[in-house]
Amino acid sequence: TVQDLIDRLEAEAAADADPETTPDVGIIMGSDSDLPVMEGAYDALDELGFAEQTDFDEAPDARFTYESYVVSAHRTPELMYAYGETAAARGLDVVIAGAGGKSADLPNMTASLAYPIPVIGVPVQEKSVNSVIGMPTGAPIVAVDAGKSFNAALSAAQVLAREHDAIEERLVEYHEGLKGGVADVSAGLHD
Ligand code: RP5
Repeated sequence: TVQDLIDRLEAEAAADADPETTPDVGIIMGSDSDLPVMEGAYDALDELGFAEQTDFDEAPDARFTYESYVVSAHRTPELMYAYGETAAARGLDVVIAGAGGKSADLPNMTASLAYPIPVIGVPVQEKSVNSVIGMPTGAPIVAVDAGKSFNAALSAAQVLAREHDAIEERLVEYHEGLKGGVADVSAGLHD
């Protein structure tokens, strides 16, 4: 139940676990209907060598891990509060929050609740952009263009890369591959 998850988040926050064993990136979305768009964040982090961590106690397969939950601002506001308010104590370094519809309130409310942990907002649709980026002075959010969950995850990795050379190396390697790919396409453009 939602309360079970809230209780677990609060217990993990109180556990003062070794940061090496806790997720580094949180991926949350307002509904499971957002998953087809938000999967780009998993793809990007997987490409950078992250592994998904589903069990907080379990030692993660990879050095860097992400977790993922559906958190609905309007259907489970108490879970949104618990997730944002426990983010720092649970060892998260950055949260990627996606939502769609005209009232995509999860990203910006999570940005407020998780502060000073940075939140990268993903508008799941074009019509969600304004409700994701619209924040008052003093309550920041970083946001990507509609649907760009892959880029949100790259930005999350860039945050971590400042403290972890291994992630910086993977980001550079990814970028070299990207440039190589563009060069290949350009070379073959008129084949
Ligand atoms: C938002 O409302 C969700 O993020 C989703 O994009 C949209 C529709 O949600 P469902 O009705 O598909 O659950 O809160």
